[in-house]
Amino acid sequence: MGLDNAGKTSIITAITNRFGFEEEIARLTPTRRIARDSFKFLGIEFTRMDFGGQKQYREEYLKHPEKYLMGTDLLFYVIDAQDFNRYIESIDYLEEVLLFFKEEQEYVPICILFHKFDPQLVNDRDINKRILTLKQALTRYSNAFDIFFFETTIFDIKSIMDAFSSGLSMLFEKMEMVSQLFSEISKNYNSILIALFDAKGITLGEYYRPHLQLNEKLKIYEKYIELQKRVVTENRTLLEFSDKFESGERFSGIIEVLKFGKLDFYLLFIVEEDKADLEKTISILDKIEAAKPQMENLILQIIQ
Ligand SMILES: Nc1nc2c(ncn2[C@@H]2O[C@H](COP(=O)(O)OP(=O)(O)OP(=O)(O)O)[C@@H](O)[C@H]2O)c(=O)[nH]1
Ligand SMILES: [Mg+2]
Repeated sequence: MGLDNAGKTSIITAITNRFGFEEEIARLTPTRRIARDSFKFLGIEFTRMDFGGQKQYREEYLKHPEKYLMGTDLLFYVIDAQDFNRYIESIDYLEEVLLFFKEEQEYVPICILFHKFDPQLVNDRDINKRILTLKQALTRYSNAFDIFFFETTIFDIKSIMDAFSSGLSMLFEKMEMVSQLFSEISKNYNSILIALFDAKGITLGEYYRPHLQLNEKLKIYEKYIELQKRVVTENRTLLEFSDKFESGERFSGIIEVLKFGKLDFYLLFIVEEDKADLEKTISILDKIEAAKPQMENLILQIIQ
């Protein structure tokens, strides 16, 4: 949910396509009423509702909230972070939506997306200050809810996938254990990244080397999307690769497919390349195999 023009449909388009979605987004027109679609995550079917945000629709939802909001498991609320003039209007709408959930005593987890936080704004003092103030206000008045904040932009698909994945992880109790396990494993190697994705690119858990820069994260994610396509088209279960960041630093990695019945998961493991000793890098990649049983066990617990 969110005001008209906030970017809701763009976000869904980006999540569904994950690459090459720019043209489709450029063609979007305002959503009329509610656009529904469904997707599967961990074998469970979810219905996703994109609430057109124009005034007449908002009024209708708020007039009969039980008709539209009952049974919600997770709410993504999108705010156009660039549109300062409509912050208040946007908070007011959210407040009314939350009022319904309060009355129903349905404290759904809420992800608030400060969207259109485009790359050139990351270091902009003004917008950062305004977002911070808004976060403080939102935390104060809605403390009965679990609220999580994200900055997103369609120019960084990872930011959108992160927000979506984190939201979904709230619905699966044991999912946080995946990241914990990765963080443990990472201590034994010079890992840059360990991540587990489902076939649609939703993250079940991940570890990133601290202080990894945004452009490095993006580079890795783009690489992953490209390689995952290859794994699928070439029907592989394992793919090794090697590449470098803009800084020149090299990395090596593997993508491995873990199969559970009909569900495929993708394990991505990336380490710093040891220039002097490539053998060493290879042996690290071999060793990650040793951690696989633990990981598979964990996935089984989550999907049960
Ligand atoms: N700069 C920038 N523009 C964006 C971003 N995401 C979406 N937009 C633009 O925002 C406009 C509105 O996007 P929509 O996704 O249609 O907005 P919506 O929230 O679905 O609007 P309604 O359907 O009317 O509720 C479009 O022109 C998009 O191109 C972003 O991350 N950055
Ligand atoms: Mg829309």
